[in-house]
Amino acid sequence: YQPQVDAAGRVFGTEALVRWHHPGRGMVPPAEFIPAAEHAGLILPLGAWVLETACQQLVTWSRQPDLARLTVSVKVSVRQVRLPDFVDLVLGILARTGANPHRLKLELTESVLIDDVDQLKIDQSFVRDVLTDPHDASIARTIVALADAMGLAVIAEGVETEAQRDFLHQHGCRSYQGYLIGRPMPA
Ligand code: G
Ligand code: MN
Repeated sequence: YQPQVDAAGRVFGTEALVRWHHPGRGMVPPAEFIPAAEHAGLILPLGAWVLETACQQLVTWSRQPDLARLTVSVKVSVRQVRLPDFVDLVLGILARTGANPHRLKLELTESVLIDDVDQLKIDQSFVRDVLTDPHDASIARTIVALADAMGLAVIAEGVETEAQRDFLHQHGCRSYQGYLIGRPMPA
């Protein structure tokens, strides 16, 4: 779980980031095993497991006063969200775990849908060079403007330096996630 903070540095939420602890190969990063899982037809059960595990974690946090309001954000694959029973899957997991749906965020790529989304996220591929690549800076500013225009919240991920955070802050983004704030870590 990687912490997400507001402009004052207070942690308000997390993104669930999955790791595969392989007995022989050690820690396998998602960039390797997600494509493999997609290839092997395992992305749907894997996605359901990640969602359920994150919801269980929400319930665990909800019992600790200091952590009860934490949110968890889960990336959902295009394949998953296109399932005819995707809504039933999510509702079933919420019912089984008893997680508070207000604390759960589903991350979808912009290709899936732009309606009915509460928060836009600036992908780390744009944040990485936001200070040196004028195109990436324009994209980041445009996402903030889009969020403003649509009445949506906005968060940047992949924030690694104070300078990146300051730039984002200056352009109206007030929520951040990235190595500057914290690495993914056990719950
Ligand atoms: O883009 P996506 O959210 O799918 O990428 C997730 C991966 O990015 C995770 O494996 C996580 O460890 C990594 N990550 C999280 N924060 C940062 C960061 O600030 N910098 C870099 N380079 N990678 C990050
Ligand atoms: Mn992410």
